[in-house]
Amino acid sequence: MTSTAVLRSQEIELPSWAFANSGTRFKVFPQAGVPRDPFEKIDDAAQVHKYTGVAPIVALHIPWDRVDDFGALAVHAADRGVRLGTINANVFQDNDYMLGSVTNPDAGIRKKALAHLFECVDVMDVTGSRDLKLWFGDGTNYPGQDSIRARQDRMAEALAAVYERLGENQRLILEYKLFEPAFYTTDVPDWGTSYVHCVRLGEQAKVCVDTGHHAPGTNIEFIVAMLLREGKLGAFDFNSRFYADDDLMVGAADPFQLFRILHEVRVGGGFDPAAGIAFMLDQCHNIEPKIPAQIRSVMNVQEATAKAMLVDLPALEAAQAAGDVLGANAVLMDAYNSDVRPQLADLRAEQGLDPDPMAAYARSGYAERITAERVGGVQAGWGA
Ligand code: RM4
Ligand code: MN
Repeated sequence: MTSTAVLRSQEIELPSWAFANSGTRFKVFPQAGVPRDPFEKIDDAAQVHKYTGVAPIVALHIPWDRVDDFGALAVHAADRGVRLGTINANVFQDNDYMLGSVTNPDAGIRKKALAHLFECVDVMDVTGSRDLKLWFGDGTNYPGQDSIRARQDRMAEALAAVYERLGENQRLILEYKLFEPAFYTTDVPDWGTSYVHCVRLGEQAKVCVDTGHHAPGTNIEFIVAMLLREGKLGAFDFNSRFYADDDLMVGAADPFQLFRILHEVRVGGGFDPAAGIAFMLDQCHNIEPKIPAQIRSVMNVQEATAKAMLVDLPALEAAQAAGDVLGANAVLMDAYNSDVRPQLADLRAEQGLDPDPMAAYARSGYAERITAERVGGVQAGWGA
């Protein structure tokens, strides 16, 4: 695909929870004007799409986004020019899950967790969502606490039951995370574990790469290349981290890494919409205003995509074939060091958008309006 075709067809999915209050383990700092319900989250997400033109999908988190009528929420999204996307399950916030959800040694608790996952598929049936994203906080804190092998058996059993329940156009996306909240073993800690489960499940099971979920120094683009080769890359959860998982804006910590990842996506055919890769943000904005932070993040992904598309692939392949180490590296760096912002500004102008989304949003008065209007009620946040 040409660069223009990729940039025109790119769709970046926004997480509903990015618009709600969030914080660290120590403190949630509320912000003025934060949505009180999923409908208002959709309104805010639609602003991001309005100014960037490439973020028309909003992912939901159940139960944070539970509503009586998901059909009405889907209609509300359509009215705002966006649509509902991935359904993210949550089996990590209930007292019962202290020792795990689907891998809990207690069969009753496993059943409860599975019932929630089924409920998520029911929601997908109504919203028309393609993907069910599963992230499990399951694991152990102490050696000997539980059987590593038995927990894998329980995981496999639960995943198989959910997979069985999927419609033919639905997918199960299994996310991994090295550690936290479990500190000794995590039941799905890495891409290998996720991959093995997905291979066993079948075609409709794919891996989610959350860029914040690796040990420092991990070569994420290598993982991306491997998963693409095997047709098992289902989704990205984009964010940045400096130390452990901390959901900072994608491209903030290491824009070069983001570029390297997207270069692998390109050469692996991942920008072709038929590859079915969900390019999602999974972020929380604890100290910065949320809507502009999402706009900035979308732009960061777009800029890294444009740079990845600038890599002169024939020149790269020629240098690689000739064993020209420095030449090959220079081809990559030339693309990375290019300023693609004017190109993206032109692309926006062509689509009738303001060339500068950050400034256009700031000028719009939306932030002032929601601050004035959203008074009373309970602000949405973790657990609400
Ligand atoms: C997890 C994981 C999931 C996200 C939750 C809120 O660490 O990244 O994708 O849904 O956090
Ligand atoms: Mn994630």
